[in-house]
Amino acid sequence: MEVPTAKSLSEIYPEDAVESQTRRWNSLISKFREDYGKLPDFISRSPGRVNIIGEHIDYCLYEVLPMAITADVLLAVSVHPEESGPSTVRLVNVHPQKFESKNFDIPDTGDVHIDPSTLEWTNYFKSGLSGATELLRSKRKDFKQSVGMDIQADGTVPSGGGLSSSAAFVCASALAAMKANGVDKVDKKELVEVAITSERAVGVNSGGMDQSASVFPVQGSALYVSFVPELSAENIAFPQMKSPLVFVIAQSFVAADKHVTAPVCYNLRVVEVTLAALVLAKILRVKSLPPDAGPLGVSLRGFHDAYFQEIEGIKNNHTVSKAEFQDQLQGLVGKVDQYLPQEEGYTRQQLSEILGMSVAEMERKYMTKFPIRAERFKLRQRAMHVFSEAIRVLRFNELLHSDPPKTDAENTEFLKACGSLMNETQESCRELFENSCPELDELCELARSAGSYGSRLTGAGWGGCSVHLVPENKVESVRQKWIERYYKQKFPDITEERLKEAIVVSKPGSGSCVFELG
Ligand code: NG1
Ligand code: MG
Repeated sequence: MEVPTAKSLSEIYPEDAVESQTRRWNSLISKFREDYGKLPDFISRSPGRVNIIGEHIDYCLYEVLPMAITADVLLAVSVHPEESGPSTVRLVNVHPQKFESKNFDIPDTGDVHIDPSTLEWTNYFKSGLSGATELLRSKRKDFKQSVGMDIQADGTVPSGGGLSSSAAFVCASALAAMKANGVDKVDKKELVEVAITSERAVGVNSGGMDQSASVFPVQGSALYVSFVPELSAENIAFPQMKSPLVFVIAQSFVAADKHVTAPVCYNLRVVEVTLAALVLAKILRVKSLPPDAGPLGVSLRGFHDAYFQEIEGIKNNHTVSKAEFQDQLQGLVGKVDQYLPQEEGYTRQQLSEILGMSVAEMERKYMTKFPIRAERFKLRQRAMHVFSEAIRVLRFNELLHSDPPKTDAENTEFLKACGSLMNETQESCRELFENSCPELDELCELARSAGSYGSRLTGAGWGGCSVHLVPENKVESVRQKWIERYYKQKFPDITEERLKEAIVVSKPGSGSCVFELG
């Protein structure tokens, strides 16, 4: 499947957004003309996402279920003619106070230098460009160096807000670089794979959910993303029913800066689940844990498949039915309970004894690429979360595939069933994975008390965003409750404009595309 070329904005946005988006796109193009004195050749676009269910399990290689949102990153691009010597990239943002303009050269070697310790917005462009360069080199023997470009960027995905502005930016950048270098048909899967690895170059050991959710979706659908046996995605149309699925997104306005908190939050969780896979494999006598696409080379999913292969002789575990797979996961929850008893977590010394590996080697293999800080590793709680969350994704997926409810009562039942899975996720994130925070918990409580069927954090957590399944006729009361009891309490001077950004009713949007001009 290729990234589509759009010809009109109604192919990209839901009907009610086309008018305001037309104004925004026109203003981007006129700013481009003001800054560069010419028109762009094309615009590359990639959206943010909200994760409906399946949190912190993408890097364990379990399926997840996000959807694209309307908010996105646009890069208007004009391509420089090919010349010898270094080529130059000029980057300007429509919000120049917030995002300072930058130029950089692509040297003759074609390799762009990225310094992940500087929190530069342009790093995300560079990372997409590097990924695209690698991909082009693998395709064209003579390809060395990208052409230069003039770029004007406009992003509406709030940064640090849990809606994956980073992945949207990296995907839009990689796509722009492919297109600028003459690739008219960009393969969606290749683009996602490139974006996943290039985003890791910016310092976070992430999974592949966000990039998938930015590239693959078609409008009106949730996306069921699988990582095993290889990356693939299924668009699942939202069921047509009288009272439809409406997801409301609410910002906590607690900034979750992954680059600062990663050693004690995100990257630490990646290490914990990897250690859980190794320890479970050791204790349950799995002889071979094959290397896989997990960020540290082995994953809980890898352990899972290896266990059922060795113990039960199931060869290709990804081919078993979803029901059987759920039973397996349930069994693994039991194993965690039995074999990982330590509530207080495991010390490095204890882990080294279990794994038969020196502390130094363990640190070198799993704690150096992305440094972390921790005395104890809570393998029990983290693994419990992962296996039970993987079950919830399967159940949610089952609901989306079931016959759409016919009567009002069935409709309510359906929404309640979806919502309660989301509520269970929130509880698991709060208690077991410890990636919630008091503000997110509060937003969820308030929403439920005003009629939300299901409320939870979305994205990495520790701040950022929350998502709520709210019946259409309750959206207003949920909104009012948040405004009075959360936003006005915490931010007494909050403006109407800021409140508009804080609470967004989101329709499932479409993925990346290129728009050709001229
Ligand atoms: P955020 O921080 O919300 O963009 C992160 C990861 C995802 C996934 C979620 C948790 C990146 C780019 N994304 O999302 O891969 O692991 O957390 O489910 O780091
Ligand atoms: Mg991100």
